[in-house]
Amino acid sequence: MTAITRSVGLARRGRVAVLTVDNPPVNALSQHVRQGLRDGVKQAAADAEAAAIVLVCAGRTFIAGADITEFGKPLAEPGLHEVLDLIEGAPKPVVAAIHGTALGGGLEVALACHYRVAGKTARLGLPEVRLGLLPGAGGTQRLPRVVGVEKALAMIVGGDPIGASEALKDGLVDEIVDGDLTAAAMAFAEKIVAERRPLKKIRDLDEKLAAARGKPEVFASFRKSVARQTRGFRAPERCIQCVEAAVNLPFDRGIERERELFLDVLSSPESKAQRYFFFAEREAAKIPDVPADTPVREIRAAAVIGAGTMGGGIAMNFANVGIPVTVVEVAREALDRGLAVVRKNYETTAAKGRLTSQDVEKRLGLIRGTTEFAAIADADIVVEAVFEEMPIKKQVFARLDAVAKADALLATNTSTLDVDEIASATARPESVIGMHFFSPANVMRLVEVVRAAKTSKTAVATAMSASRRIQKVPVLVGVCFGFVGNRMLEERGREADKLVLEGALPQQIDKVLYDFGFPMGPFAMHDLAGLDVSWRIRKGLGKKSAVADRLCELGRFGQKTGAGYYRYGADRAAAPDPEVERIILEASSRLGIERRPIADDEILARLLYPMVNEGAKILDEKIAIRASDIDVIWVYGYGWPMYRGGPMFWADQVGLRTIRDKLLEWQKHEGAVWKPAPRLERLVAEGKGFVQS
Ligand code: 3H9
Repeated sequence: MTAITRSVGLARRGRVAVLTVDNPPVNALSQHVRQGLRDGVKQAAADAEAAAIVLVCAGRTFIAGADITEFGKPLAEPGLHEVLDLIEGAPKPVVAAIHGTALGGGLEVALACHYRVAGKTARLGLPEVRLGLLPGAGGTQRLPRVVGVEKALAMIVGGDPIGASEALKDGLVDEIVDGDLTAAAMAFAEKIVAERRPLKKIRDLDEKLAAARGKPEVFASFRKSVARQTRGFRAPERCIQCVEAAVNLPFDRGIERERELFLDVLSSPESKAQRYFFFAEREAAKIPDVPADTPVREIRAAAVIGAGTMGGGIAMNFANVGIPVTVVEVAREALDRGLAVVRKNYETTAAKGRLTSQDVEKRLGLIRGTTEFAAIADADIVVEAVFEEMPIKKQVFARLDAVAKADALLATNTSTLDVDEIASATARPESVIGMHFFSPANVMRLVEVVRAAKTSKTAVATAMSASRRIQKVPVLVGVCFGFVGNRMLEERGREADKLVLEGALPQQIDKVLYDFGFPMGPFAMHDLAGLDVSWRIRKGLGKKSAVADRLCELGRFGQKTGAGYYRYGADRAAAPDPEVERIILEASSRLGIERRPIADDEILARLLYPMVNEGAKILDEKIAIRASDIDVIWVYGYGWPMYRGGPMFWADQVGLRTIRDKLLEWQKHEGAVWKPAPRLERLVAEGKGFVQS
């Protein structure tokens, strides 16, 4: 093989020129790959002995996209468009041989080829939207010409890849091949040549676009269907506009429009935040003193203690990926109730068409309910999800210690209690760890993995890998009250309660956070979670809340009782309630607080700056490894809008000096609660931010 550049090689095998990309880990389209493709195709085209060109990738995947690390830097020639034009215009057939994932720019390369063959497990997609981008190398113009407008919209705006067999059905690949991919692709290329098949250029296809031409309702109804999940993001609407351009403009003008919109999203703050978040999520998997090759225990069977809402949701996570799980509950009745909720959850998903009834039965078949504690003896991982009370937790762990396998991972789902103390109830604290799931546990992606003082590295590595196996995003944190997420949430909650007494109403505060991009504000969230839950915790801690306590005394526990901070109609829509306003006004006057109008920007600062300050303290105390881990926690656990990166990234954009100065100003009036954290002071002095400190 002749090296064209350091990542692209060319070899002629018989009558086929094989161009190989080898740019680990994911064959991203870095400058030397683009140059190698351009020069390699030119050479192969000029080689009189070569009748066809096969493009194949070494390693675990086909090209997985543009090199994200190059964005934001000046473009290094050649641009991808130039390379794709050359491939599509080649005088002999170019066949893409796809394995692993052909994503983003990778699929765009494949779409510029005349033919595509794929291995059975290959996946193909345009996930740029997840990075706040859009396919900028012809993907929005070529894909709809192949798979049709509706399918292309779903793939480009949704970002999910499709499997090889679906791609074959849609005409996105021409053949699925078995065995050695290069050999199969070469055989396919020989066949194309022998049969004198034409050089299929996707740019020339029109049939599937014509079907949508003159039908703006196709786009209108698609926009409506994605409005909720794309709210606040910049890229989805621009992706749709590109596909509209594909339908309404000639190919070259469509490409120009795509280019224009690509540059718009590329320079947007939303994309900057989303690209940052892509790497933040991957960074969270890295634990400095627990290297990637740390041995992990294999998880063949799981157990969950407690069949309540959390326990049931956690059990579903295991069943969903095919791991048998035993659910233990003390009383038969509570067990039956819990398992019935699990069944109902699955049936609701099936009713929405997202699971077949066989899937439902298969998953339920993996969940075994019992009242016998001894039934956990086979489990490789046990997750405790019982009442949030230390004596009960300790009792459970003492029993687990007696029954569980010697090398089982013993996890607690506590959200507030000291994991060290829980571990002390066993003779094997090294195997005890926190796995803090978020409600609803079968839906929310985050798991805070809580490392206690004696937790072993194997236990940490096992909890992280088990979380990933059940399709969660684990983030390692240390022991403290509320860990990272709830500890910061508490700061926000405290200010929200104060703002209500000073002059704002719940609906104003909730709207400020909703408009910022959260799915809901703190008061709507309380109503959803149930006001009685925090009331019980407050009573336990001897704490009071002027408004919330009064609501609870009136039996207003939130959505489940039809009233809380809001009143709920039959459709569960929240409506502001004059009764709540009266309670708030009364509370303000009882406490001698003179109410005043409060502007939205003050509300936003008062809610979010203390979270940032608490995040800084969390970093000072080494409860979180890095600022970006805090961001991952807030995006996946609390609905912080991904297009704002997370609280620490956002703080950097606001400017740490601005935040610090505001805290100092508030400190003058209200004292130490606002004192800037030492890290915040240090970063301001050094002119740095959290994420590049
Ligand atoms: C695009 O293509 C724009 C074009 O339309 C227009 C151009 C004009 N670049 O995820 P993993 C790194 S936008 C640079 O852990 P997996 C990643 O950071 C792009 N680096 O592996 C990690 O590094 P480290 C559209 C990248 O097996 C390592 O590779 N494409 C890129 O779980 C392994 O990654 C996408 O959005 C990249 N494009 O999953 C696809 N991708 O080891 C993005 C990965 O130092 N990538 N890295 O932490 C993915 O979805 C997954 O990485 C993939 C593999 C599914 C491919």
